[in-house]
Amino acid sequence: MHKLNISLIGVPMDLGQTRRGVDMGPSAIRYAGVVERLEAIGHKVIDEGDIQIGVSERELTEDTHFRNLTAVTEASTKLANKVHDVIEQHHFPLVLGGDHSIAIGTLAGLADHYENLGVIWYDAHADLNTGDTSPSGNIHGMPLAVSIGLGHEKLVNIRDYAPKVKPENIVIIGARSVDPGERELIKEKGIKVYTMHEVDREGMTDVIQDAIIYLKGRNVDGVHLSLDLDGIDPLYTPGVGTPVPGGITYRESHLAMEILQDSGLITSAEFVEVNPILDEKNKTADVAVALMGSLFGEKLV
Ligand code: Z70
Ligand code: MN
Ligand code: MN
Ligand code: MN
Repeated sequence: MHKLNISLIGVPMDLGQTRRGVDMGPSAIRYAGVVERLEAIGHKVIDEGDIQIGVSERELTEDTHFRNLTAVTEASTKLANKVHDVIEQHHFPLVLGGDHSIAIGTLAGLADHYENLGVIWYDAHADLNTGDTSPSGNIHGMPLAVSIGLGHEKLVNIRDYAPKVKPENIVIIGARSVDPGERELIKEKGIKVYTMHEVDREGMTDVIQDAIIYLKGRNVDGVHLSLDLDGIDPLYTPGVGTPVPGGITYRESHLAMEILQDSGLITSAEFVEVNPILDEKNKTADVAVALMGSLFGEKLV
């Protein structure tokens, strides 16, 4: 198996939503043994430390369409620059969240390097809201929309280019909570979505193989895996801010990661929404690290 230089980047961000504690996600994932786990496979792991996050501006300006816009924009910009540096050094960026708003920064850094980036969005949600369609004003429900150029211009134009990703280069897997505006956008832009219906009906093997064939057909030159732990059923990952029942199982998720490893397609990844305050004995961080084991080529025999 191909040995990688993996650069770990922690993003202790909790301002993209309203439940505190998800800023401790990177610590919980490190505590669950991510470095040791990846080194045991034979990879070199460089822990780049954490991106500095500013403070909430809630007391100053309450823009209810984009909560904490300034702090999220600043952190996303720092993260984008860091991810870009790492990828230009030919390291594999592995970003640890933090809430899912951080994907705005990750994708801004990546897409500045690739010509035709593909994205696999493993999530209970579509994260395709704009300021106009968001029911919450929480930026963690917006990162995919931002990446296709829709939303607040401050977020859309990070690193001074837009859009980051083509809608037809995106595959969503595990969706089971989609807002009306998101549904319209999915139809309008032709975004590929495998909801839980497809996972149940076709099985994970077919879903993930289909996704791989689809992205290869798009001639992508890199694929980013953005894995929201709430994509998995809350039975296995209770430590998330927005648990939605009826999710992907632990075994299906391992299978998905193993098939992605075999495909050799994934060139960067992020694991987000681990909230140790809402968790049971660090179970969710443990699942995140176990899935990273499969994604990065751990073999039993
Ligand atoms: C809803 C919104 C969301 C994650 C919840 C929820 C979005 N669609 N994303 N948890 N990770 O507020 O936009
Ligand atoms: Mn999400
Ligand atoms: Mn560049
Ligand atoms: Mn989610």
